[in-house]
Amino acid sequence: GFLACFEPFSPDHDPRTEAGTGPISVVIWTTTPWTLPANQAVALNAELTYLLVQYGDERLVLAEALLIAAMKRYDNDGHIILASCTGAALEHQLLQHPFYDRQVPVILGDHVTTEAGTGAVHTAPGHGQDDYIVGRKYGLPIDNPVGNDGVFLPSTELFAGKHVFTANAEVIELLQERGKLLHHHA
Ligand code: VAL
Repeated sequence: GFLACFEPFSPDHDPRTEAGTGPISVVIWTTTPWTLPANQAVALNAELTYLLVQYGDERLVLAEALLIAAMKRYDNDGHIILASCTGAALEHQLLQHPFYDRQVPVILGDHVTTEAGTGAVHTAPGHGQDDYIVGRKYGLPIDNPVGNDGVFLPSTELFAGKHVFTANAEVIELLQERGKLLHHHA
């Protein structure tokens, strides 16, 4: 599974006994929470190093190059590095969508950079150009659940009939309720 992709971070560590505890989450950053209903993948960069870190009673995955910058936003001291791997090693691993009953794959793309965020890009092929291009490459559904009026289509689970700008706050609330929100700021 997911854990098997990682190498112990320090040679003294035995990954079978020291890979930490709790659910493993890949951390994404987005400026458009309303696009999460159309999430179909999480994109990593094949060449980057990703760390598995213990953070309280859960484990997080994010790019080594962005760990300090990202963790500074909420807690710079509360994490322990457990293991590392390349983005390439995680390709095709399946992740649970944060609020829908579906799994989405880890995919790879050169558009994923270390300029900002976590090195893991929430991918909604129906809502962004890079996401569309990489989505086509991986044969992902190109799903746009939003009508021309900015309102979610009646078939959209949880958000049907809501305007995307209303949905923004509601997605944040939902993530919070489900324990899937690490941080948000205005
Ligand atoms: N990939 C973008 C984001 O992370 C959108 C287009 C989904 O916000």
